[in-house]
Amino acid sequence: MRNWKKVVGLFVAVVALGSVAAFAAPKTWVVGFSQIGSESEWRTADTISVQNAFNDDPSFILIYSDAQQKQENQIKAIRSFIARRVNAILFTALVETGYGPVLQEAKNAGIPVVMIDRDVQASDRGLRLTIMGSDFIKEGEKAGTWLATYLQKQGIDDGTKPIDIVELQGTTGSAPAIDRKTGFANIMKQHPNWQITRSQTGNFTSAEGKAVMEAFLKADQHIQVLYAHNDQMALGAIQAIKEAGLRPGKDIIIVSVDGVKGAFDAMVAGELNASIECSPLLGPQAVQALRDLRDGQKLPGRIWTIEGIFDQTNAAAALPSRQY
Ligand code: GYE
Repeated sequence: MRNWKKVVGLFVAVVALGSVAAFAAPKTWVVGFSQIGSESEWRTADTISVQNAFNDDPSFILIYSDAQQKQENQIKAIRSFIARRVNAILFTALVETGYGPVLQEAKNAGIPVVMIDRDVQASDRGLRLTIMGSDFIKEGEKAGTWLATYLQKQGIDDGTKPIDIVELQGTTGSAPAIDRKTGFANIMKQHPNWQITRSQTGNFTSAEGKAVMEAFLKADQHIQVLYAHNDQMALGAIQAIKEAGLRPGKDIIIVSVDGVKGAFDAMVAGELNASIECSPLLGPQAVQALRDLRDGQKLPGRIWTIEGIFDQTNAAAALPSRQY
């Protein structure tokens, strides 16, 4: 009798331990991440955030692939993730179009695709599970609204005289370049005297931002404002403006997007006027979404990042607490 009780007791203990172990050690997931490259401070911070978040959770194994700004490398990487039968794919799309077939292949293989940062075109969005990141249209609108307030406060814009703006666009066909242009244009509609006199891509890099700004300055004596789709291009353009003997932030008002450290330093130095925040710290959010997915939860179709605006009035105070 006593022996029988011992056996039952042992059995209960083993079952209980087993379920504790099941809670403590979730099934390991292998996740493939197709990143676009390392074109900016923003991108570097984004990659580090994702890698750190995965390192912090040993129940995930991350396979990282850097496409070096080439769409075909991304397509190859996603195909190799499918061949390896990963549990999920994290994906940042270099440009919006051209990924339909490979996303269909992932879907056919039953592998969920979670987008981070840059989305694909609307007609392909049914092929991926969700997207987390920033509202790039809103960022463009915030840049336009900040500019309107600033020009008015400085007494530069009376609503009648033309305001000449040059634009440095991001990578052609990418979601942030398309949407930041659209957002800014939405605000321009309320200011019929604003005009974009020149607009060209600087590919989100400092070197190209500088080269394009040099060409703008050579061709044009009357540039009042620069709107750059990211800080990196604005920082390159600041060099070009200085080399042309002008004062960035004074002779040419500059507003850009991201809020990276380099932009804060430039604002504190009075050379950049404003930067609209776009957070690259997406890693923890991405890992949490994958945990939820593994636990069988349904993910929301869109996970937004919350962001602010910085200019020369608040940049110095915020600088010490910036994480990227
Ligand atoms: O603004 C830029 C980067 O996709 C939001 O890409 C991102 C953009 C970011 O290179 O700096």
